[in-house]
Amino acid sequence: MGHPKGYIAEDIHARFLRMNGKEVLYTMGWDAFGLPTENYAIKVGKSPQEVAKANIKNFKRQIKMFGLSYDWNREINTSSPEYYKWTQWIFLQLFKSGLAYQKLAKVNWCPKDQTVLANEQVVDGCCERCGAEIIQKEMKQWFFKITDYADRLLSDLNGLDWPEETKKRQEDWVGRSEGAEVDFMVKNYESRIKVFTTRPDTIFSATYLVLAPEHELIEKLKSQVKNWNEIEKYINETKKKTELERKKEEKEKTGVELKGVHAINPANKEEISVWIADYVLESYGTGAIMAVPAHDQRDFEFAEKFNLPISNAPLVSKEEAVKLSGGIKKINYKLRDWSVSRQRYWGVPIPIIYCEKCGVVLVSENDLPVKLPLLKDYRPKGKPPLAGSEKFMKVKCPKCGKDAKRDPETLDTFVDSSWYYLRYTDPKNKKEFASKDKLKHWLPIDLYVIGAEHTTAHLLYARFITKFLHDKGYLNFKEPFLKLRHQGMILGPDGRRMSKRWGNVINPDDVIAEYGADTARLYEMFMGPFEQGGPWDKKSIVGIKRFLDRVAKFELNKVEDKSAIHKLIKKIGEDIKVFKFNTAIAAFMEYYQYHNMDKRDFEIFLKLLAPFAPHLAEERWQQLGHKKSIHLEKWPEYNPKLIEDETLEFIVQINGKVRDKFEINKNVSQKDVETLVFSREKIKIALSGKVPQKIIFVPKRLINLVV
Ligand code: ANZ
Ligand code: ZN
Repeated sequence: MGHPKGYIAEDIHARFLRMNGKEVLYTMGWDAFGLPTENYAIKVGKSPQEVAKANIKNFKRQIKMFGLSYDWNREINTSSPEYYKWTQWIFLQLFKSGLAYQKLAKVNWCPKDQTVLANEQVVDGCCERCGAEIIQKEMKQWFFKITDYADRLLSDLNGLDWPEETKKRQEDWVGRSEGAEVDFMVKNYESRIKVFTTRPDTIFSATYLVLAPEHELIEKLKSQVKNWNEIEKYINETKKKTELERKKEEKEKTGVELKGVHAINPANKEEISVWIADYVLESYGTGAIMAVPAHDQRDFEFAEKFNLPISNAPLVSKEEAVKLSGGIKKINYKLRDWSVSRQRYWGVPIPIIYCEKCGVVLVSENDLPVKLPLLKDYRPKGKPPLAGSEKFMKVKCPKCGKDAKRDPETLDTFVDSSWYYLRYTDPKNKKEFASKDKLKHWLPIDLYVIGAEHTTAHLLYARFITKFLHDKGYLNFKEPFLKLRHQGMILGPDGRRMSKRWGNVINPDDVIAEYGADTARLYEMFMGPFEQGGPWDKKSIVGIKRFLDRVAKFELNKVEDKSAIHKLIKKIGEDIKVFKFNTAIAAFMEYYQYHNMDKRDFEIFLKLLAPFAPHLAEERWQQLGHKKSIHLEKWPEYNPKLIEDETLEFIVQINGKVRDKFEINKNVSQKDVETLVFSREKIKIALSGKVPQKIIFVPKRLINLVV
């Protein structure tokens, strides 16, 4: 019951927009490649193809039960050759633009899943899929050069209607940092140590240098180092630690001096000591720092521990400091290129051929898709399963025609999902991933609802690929998702994350069998603010069921309050627009409890309810004698004259400063306001016994107490 929450919200929105006369593209597809399916298939001893097919069938059945109004003509499946042909095509375009490349790199290796993972898939040093501890392994890998887009991934966040928290997390992930690179000469040695600093202005207070234990210079300095054994021991200890552990601020600082090695501070020419310590990371900046204990907390802790000098020389403005120490200005990013090779079977084959004579050769676009063959044994064994299939591997070089070999790896599934939304506009197109007209007609996406866990992976990758395709002239927009909302996570009744392990999983089949689909929909939307999560609560689902049961049996009567239904129209429409589904449902219930409805008002009520409870609304609509579906009706309009608010927000000031606010009837007298104000806790505290000398009262707006 966790997944449907976002879907139901989107469905309400889609139905609401359709009733408002909008043309709505609302779709569902299957991101079917990847580890979850493959691991499950291995467990049950079936092929991933079979498993994916059966799961899709089941999900589709459940989705249909919920009454989600998808356009099934546009259904896509990322593991179908018709789809992944275009994933491969995008790979080729990236390659041709120099944005897909191979390099030998330390990669995150999951020893259990026997595959490489992207940084984004490593959570607290562990595999996000299976929880195994990740080790670092050196391998030749395909990368996408997302770092070329770092600046645009930052600046283009500006125009987006996304949760601020999400924008901030992407910003931090890209991690732009302005600073300088400065060289420190090594004494008596033809070498220099390059450091990256964001505070060149503190260089006169730099009292020692620190290298990451993996720094390549260390090995070269071996002959000078007097305590090599100690150094080697420390380097080996560091290898066991994950980057995350090393980055922890509160971590006890450790390190070893490179005895016999000294460097010269280029600003003041002073001789300083050189250390290695694991709080300096190989992968960031230059892998070396100038330590300034007077200004940097980590350096300070380190200096205290090892009795290193702490100097507090005057700051020099930044530009000048860079100049006089012979450095250069430099911008660094935390963002790394996206590693996309996976040594697993269940994914998109990489459209690359290796020829002894011609080297790395692209598969010709006419030969796409490179189809994933059926393999009897597709289990991972440390090398890609496809490498074991001679039939797959053997190919003629497209350039010289000689025998060559295919790339046996597959693409990260995040590549599949980085562009899928484009395909919905034109899912059956055989000539292009989608026609220009259709892309232009439908996109970019106006509303995207997805879990916050996608912030630093899918949401970033999709933005990158969109920008790339835009730059190549395929898209006329640069951002894929204009408005983004996250659904809060539904927890088990025990307050824990739903998981088989805890036996607290709530299954849609059971819920719908017991309460019906409309109750399930309303309940999920009523659980609290949409962005907030919370535990499944059996008691409150019963309350929803009772409400819908009453609507199912409602009998028409006479209306006294002509304006009430207009207020409801306004409230429901406004709440849907801003994702306040819970307050909309509360408004339905309150209205229902306190008001009678004649046929006209009940018809309006049903139209408003239709996006939320589509089945019940339709049934009651037909019972009223209508032949056409309620879902083809127009959204009701309200008469603004009938719903002028009787309440307004009243402001309480003390000496002209706002101290309190409350909702009150707009025709309230000064005396009533005063009585209320003096009884309010906030005001009592603010006055602390003082009696106002003067009271200024502005009707319908504010009261100001002068003390
Ligand atoms: C001297 C200094 C003085 C620094 C000061 C900071 C404050 P961000 O903002 O994250 O870019 N640093 C550089 N490379 C590093 C590495 N590979 N591992 C660990 N720390 C590294 O931080 C840049 C600052 O982090 C750099 O500026 C450097 O310390 C450190 F008062 O240089 B600073
Ligand atoms: Zn060749």
